[in-house]
Amino acid sequence: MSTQAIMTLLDPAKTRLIVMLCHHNADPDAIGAAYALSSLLTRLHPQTEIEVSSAEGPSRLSRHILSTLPLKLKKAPNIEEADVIILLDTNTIQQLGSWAQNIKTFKGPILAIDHHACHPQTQKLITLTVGDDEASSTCEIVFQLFNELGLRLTEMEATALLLGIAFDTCHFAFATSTTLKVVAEISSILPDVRKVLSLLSLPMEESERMARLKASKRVRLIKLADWITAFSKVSTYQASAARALLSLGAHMAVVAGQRGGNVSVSLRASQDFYDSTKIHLGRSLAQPLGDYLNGMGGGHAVAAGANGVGDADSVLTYCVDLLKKALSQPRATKSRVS
Ligand SMILES: [Mn+2]
Repeated sequence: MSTQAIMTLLDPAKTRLIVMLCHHNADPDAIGAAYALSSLLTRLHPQTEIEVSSAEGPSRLSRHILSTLPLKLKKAPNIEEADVIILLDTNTIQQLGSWAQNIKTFKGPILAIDHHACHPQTQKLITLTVGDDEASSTCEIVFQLFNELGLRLTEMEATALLLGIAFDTCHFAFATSTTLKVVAEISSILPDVRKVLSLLSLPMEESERMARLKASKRVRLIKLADWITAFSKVSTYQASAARALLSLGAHMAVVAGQRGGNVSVSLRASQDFYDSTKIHLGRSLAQPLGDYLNGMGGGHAVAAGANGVGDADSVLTYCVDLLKKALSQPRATKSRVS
């Protein structure tokens, strides 16, 4: 890692203010990395002022974690006044919302620390990239920085880094042996690892529990080829309800909700549904559903959504038709590998 280059860039003689920016809806990896790095820099350069901000605010889970971490996010960072900007867990400036424009016109050096490959357009604006495609998380990269500087983690820094790694690896399900070694080192500093990890489970609100249960009570199951698909309606928490239907056993779930004339639809699929059918929920279903509702639709392969104007029952019927059509395409009928 280019630790020397980072330290030269952040030379306290020339750096009065550092502004650290996390992507919108900042997750525990972004927040954990921001806290640990700001704490590291404060230990080394106590005279440098540091502001940490998350575009459009952090996620609900991150807000929960921030009740434990001694980090205060700044709503309106002084981007123009900064001597150096650090982008954390953010591989394209589009993830910074309205601040993207300020980054484009920023004259000083920009440091990017991330485990995702940087978008080429954003790369042009970056002075120094500290990346590692093999790292599980931005927190793992920040841990390496502590290691190379020979700094022992404080309990709070260890808490922040462990939460970020646990979150980005889905509770270590995607961790490599390198990551697990890092986790073992971090854990050795913490008196109660289980207590720290429990910060990642948010208690579910009663309204969300009810929405999930109502969606499963109203579910309509349709077997299409080898796939069990589930369609349901609930007025709030459609995404959570669709996830719940998957965890109950559906391969693919669509939940629509109506409020007045407005309809929201959430779609979720299991990874094996996508791997076998190659039906991309965002492109093949959510986009046409958005058009059907005179609104917007899109998303990822296994998680997508659409919004617009219409009626929940008719949008579900239309979605069944779209899905049947998509499954009858040649590559979608390929038999499932079990
Ligand atoms: Mn991350």
